[in-house]
Amino acid sequence: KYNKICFMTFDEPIFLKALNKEVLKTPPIWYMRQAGRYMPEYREVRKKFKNFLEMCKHPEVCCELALQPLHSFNLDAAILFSDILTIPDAFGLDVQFIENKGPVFRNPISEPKDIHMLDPFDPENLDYVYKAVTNIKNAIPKHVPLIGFCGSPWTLAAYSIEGKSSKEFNKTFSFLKTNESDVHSLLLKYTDACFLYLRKQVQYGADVIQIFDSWANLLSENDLKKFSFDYITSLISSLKLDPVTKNIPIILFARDPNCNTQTLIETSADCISLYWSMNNFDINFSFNKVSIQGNLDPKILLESDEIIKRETYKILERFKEYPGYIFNLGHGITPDIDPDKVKYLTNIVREY
Ligand code: 1CP
Repeated sequence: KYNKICFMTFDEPIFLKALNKEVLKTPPIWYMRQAGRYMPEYREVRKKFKNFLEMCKHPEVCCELALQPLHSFNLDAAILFSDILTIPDAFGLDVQFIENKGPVFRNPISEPKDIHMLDPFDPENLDYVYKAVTNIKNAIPKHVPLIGFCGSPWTLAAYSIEGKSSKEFNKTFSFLKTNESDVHSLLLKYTDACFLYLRKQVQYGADVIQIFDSWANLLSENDLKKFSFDYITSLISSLKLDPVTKNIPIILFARDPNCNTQTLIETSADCISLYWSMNNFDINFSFNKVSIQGNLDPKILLESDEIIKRETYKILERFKEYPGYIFNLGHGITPDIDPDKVKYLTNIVREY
């Protein structure tokens, strides 16, 4: 009896079991962008702030926002409430979030000297993020691990040169064409900053790390390696060598990358988050090498319950014996999604 109680009390959370490549009866569930504008309770809090990054600078507010989806859907992991653009902001690029326009940089990278004149990254400038990590960690149940995150060096560099979001990032590519070695200097600075930033997040309470390469889709296969995955690989290698972070599982999400799963696995990430269109891959190949997370198309959540169930069951069927499977979407929840559909989805995955 005593043993059983101990077992129940100290049993590892299912999210960590899946990251440890265990086959589970029910997969752990969390959603990329699980906190955000699609939730009325988020919008209620958001109203109190003119500026999104200003809101992120209030650790108690970040804590409240990170907890909202856990309360609504009883998820198996929490994610830090913050943004990937905190790093460029800390480098002095002055990031603003404009209503319906997304991020706008007051001091974007316009010429090579802007890269070489950047002050060295001081992780202490992002103190407000680490405070949020600790607040969230202290507020969540023990069986719910906390995911810390950063953007990939390439994704951060693309925003920093473009100065805003874009479909094609034309300004970034013309800058890259004439200033390739300078862009490599920027990628190196961002890689070092990501390492120091994630290390701090772990010191303050993050149990797992996710790297978001949200603009991987802009690069051809060769360039993807050269401008993005080589830096991600180096970031992961530094994290695996550091005593603070060496045992922390790392999840890599790349948006619609022009490569196969093997290339993603070669970064040495512990878990690959599949984009929603990545369905033609050989799961036998990744067997026992990495955990897999994903990959329902978030737009399916705009469909009827029948369609949601059909598409979800296809995915659950494919991964039911996969050692280390985590249910998630193939990209983030968008503001047009009804929270009741997220609830429905979570229930049918648990019932399956
Ligand atoms: O005005 C508002 O309310 C701002 C909306 C918002 C929110 C809720 C932004 C602006 N960021 C966030 C939070 C956020 N961003 C989180 C924590 C919430 C959670 O996941 O539960 C996380 C993990 C991010 C990560 C993030 N920010 C990514 C990577 C994920 C992805 O979707 O690919 C990216 C690309 C960003 C940039 C960003 N921040 C915000 C917006 C509108 C954007 C995207 C701009 C664009 O389309 O380029």
